[in-house]
Parts: sequence; C-alpha cells; structure tokens
Amino acid sequence: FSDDQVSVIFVLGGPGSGKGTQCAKLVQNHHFVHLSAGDLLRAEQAREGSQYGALIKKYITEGQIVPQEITVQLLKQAIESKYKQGKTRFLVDGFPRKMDQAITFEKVVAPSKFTLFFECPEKVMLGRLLERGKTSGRDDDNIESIKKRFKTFIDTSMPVVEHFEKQSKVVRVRCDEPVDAVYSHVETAIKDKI
Ligand code: UP5
Ligand code: MG
Repeated sequence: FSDDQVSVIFVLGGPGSGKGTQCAKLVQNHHFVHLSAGDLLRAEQAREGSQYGALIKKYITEGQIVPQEITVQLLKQAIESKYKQGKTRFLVDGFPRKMDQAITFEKVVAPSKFTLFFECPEKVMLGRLLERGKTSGRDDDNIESIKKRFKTFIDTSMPVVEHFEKQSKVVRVRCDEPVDAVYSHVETAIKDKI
C-alpha cells in the first residue's frame, strides 16, 4: 500500500501504558480500524490448527518479541481484508516493537504517518497490569512475565521510538492520568495530523 491508499498510525508505549484503552476511544470518535498486534497474536495462538500456537505462547509468556514474519503477516492480512471492505485508516497498536519489524512493515505493508507514544512511569504500569491480571487470564499478566516485558520494552522497543524520533514522526502523550484526561491530551496532540 502507498500512503495515499492507507493511513497507518503506530501506537507504542510500555506494557500497561493504556494503548488499547486509548485506541478504543479513538475508534469511537474517528472511525479508525484498531489492530492490536498482541490481540492478533493471541487469536492466532488460540486458533485451532495454527502451526504457531505453542511458539507464540512461549514468546508472550517470556515477554519476548515473536519473530517478525508471523506478526507482519498477521497485520498485513488484517489490513488487506479491511481495505477490501473500504477501510483506509488504521491504528496499529503495540507494533513495531523491534527495529526489524519497523523496517519490514514499512517496506512490505505501508509507511507510517506517525507514531503515537505513551509515556508512563513503570510503577504506574505495574500497578495497572497486576490489577488487570486478577481477571484478564493473560499468560503474561504475572509479576515474572511483567518484569521481562518491561526489560524487552526498554532494550528492544525504545530504539524503535528513537528511530522514528529522528524522523520527527513521534507524538508523545503522558498517560499517568485518568483515562479521559489522557484521551484529551491525545486529541490535542493529533488533531492537526489526522
Ligand atoms: N488503564 C488504562 N489506562 C488507564 C488510565 N489512564 N488510568 C487507569 N487505568 C488505566 O491498559 C492496561 C490496564 O490499565 C487495563 O486494565 C486498563 O483498564 C488500565 P491497556 O489499555 O490494556 O494497556 P496496553 O498498553 O494496551 O497494555 P498491554 O498489556 O496490552 O501492553 P503490552 O504492550 O504488554 O501487550 P501487547 O498485547 O501489545 O503485547 C503482548 C505480547 O505480545 C508482547 O509482550 C510480546 O511478547 C508479543 N508481541 C510481539 O511479539 N510482537 C508484537 O508486535 C506485539 C506483541
Ligand atoms: Mg494492549
């Protein structure tokens, strides 16, 4: 896809920073299609007959990044199928979280318009994830996995944010405030860009 066919916004931020929550609000108000890479991977893991189920579960529990071939393919298929239904505006949530994914996606799927980046203190994210872990059933909402997710985020995913920062394509929003307050910062930050 070229950037006049589709508009892709990457949504990044640490585990529990509120990417999914804020994307849901953007969908209500701006009719984006929300594609969470993590949700696509969890669905593929649960799909009967998937050859990648066990591998995805292992990576997610370890807080590691699933090999890019799998994730890029899932996102590409999802975008192609929504595009056929006439959708052109996408929020790609929780991706790219490793440099190789960023380069491959922009080459084989579409260039990104900008990256919406949620800044959040680790303490706040930890509190949210432990609370959610009481009911989420996610394999990675436990203290051991959460620590690994934080480390991967700093070591592997922050370089992606820095890469887009060099291209002046990052919009930063603080997210250690109530959901609606964060959302109003999001609206202000992106209103001239969408
Ligand atoms: N909450 C949200 N906002 C709040 C606020 N302002 N005030 C108070 N509470 C707030 O929110 C998390 C929790 O906090 C919720 O309970 C929410 O109500 C509350 P959420 O919106 O879900 O945050 P989000 O940033 O989406 O957190 P998530 O846990 O989804 O982040 P991760 O980035 O860790 O998870 P993701 O699903 O993206 O990835 C999971 C794993 O998949 C990765 O660790 C990795 O192993 C794998 N993965 C890949 O390998 N490749 C990829 O490309 C993507 C994922
Ligand atoms: Mg999420």
